[in-house]
Amino acid sequence: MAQDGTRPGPGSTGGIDDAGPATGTVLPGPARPGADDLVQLIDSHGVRHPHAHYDALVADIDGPALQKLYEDMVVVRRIDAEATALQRQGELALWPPLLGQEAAQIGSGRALRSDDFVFSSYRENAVAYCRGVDLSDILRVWRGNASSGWDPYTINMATPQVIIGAQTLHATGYAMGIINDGDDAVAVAYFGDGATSQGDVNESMVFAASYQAPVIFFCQNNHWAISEPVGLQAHVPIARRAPGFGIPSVRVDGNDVLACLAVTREALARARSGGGPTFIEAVTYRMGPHTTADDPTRYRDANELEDWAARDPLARLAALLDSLGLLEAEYTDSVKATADAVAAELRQGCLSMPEPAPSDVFKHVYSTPNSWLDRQQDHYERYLASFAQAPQEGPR
Ligand SMILES: Cc1ncc(C[n+]2csc(CCOP(=O)(O)OP(=O)(O)O)c2C)c(N)n1
Ligand SMILES: [Mg+2]
Repeated sequence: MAQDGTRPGPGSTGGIDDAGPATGTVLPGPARPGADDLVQLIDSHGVRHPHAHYDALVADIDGPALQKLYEDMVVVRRIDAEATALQRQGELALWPPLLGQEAAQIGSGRALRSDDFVFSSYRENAVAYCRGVDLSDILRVWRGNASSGWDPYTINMATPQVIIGAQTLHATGYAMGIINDGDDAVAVAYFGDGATSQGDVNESMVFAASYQAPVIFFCQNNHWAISEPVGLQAHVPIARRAPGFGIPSVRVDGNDVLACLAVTREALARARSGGGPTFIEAVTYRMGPHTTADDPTRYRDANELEDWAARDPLARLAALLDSLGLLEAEYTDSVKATADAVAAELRQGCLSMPEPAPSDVFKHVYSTPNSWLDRQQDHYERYLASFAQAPQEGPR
């Protein structure tokens, strides 16, 4: 398989189908080395493989449930395509596509309870979809309409974090709060392969392990941090780092929605029962650009994309459904209709979004009144008002 771009490290983390048997291992802390294998339940051809440990965790996922996961993935891919089109049409300033990462996000997102709390980066729009986000709210920031998209407590998901890795600190702090509350909810931090080089992520893991906080570190290794290949910063699989912090980890095929669901459920159960944090490395691939402002043809080989397209998360689930007789035209037509309706709602929500007032920039900075900010707002409003009062220039 293709290496991680132009500068592969000796321990490339690529390779799903060539990574040996599907026997991914959750490590019980640093005592046992190696978490290299990938948990895989559905291979890239859509063949369902039995798994001695993980089958039990998805025993309830029957045909209709598999169909629902497929529908979710089709819908979020459609949301992604529609948002990309909106950006190209000048309706959004920027968009960070998730193309290729649908299984990692839907598999994990659908494992969560509504009282769990997600702390994500900017690319987890499919997770936001699982949380029930209002579709326009996904676009608000990218349209330059608001400083953040939604009230986090309405869907128990913080607004997307652009400071790479910072949300892992928030998730860990929130999880420590869960312990104080005596609750059994779980905080889930989503971040990328590149983020694992940030101090914040490493500091989070120290605290999470020290406090045995109920937090999941869900790393989507999509092989690229903008133009930097993962092999540059990770000479061993990323999941291997976590046991060094005393955190069990697992590498999962991030293009296998069922496997992602299984490992996330296991991590959630561990956290709820007082077993502390888990690190999940979902090995996937960013098939699109980093954002719509990026041109990946400048730094990555077309063959690599082709290799990963052959592992497409939707195609493999479609193949599995087909083999089970669950991909009849009536079903696929209804999935397409749902995706079309969601895309239409997204577009309508984007185009009808009211323009913000200039002074809205002061909203939501602090949760309580702040005299310093109030003074700035007052100055700014008087400054804006001065334009209305300025004498009109007449004809010369
Ligand atoms: C602290 C910080 N440093 C640098 C950046 C610039 N930056 C934005 S995205 C990105 C790459 C992140 O890659 P990864 O963590 O793999 O996430 P992905 O974009 O692949 O989902 C960088 C370096 C930033 N936003 N924040
Ligand atoms: Mg990445």
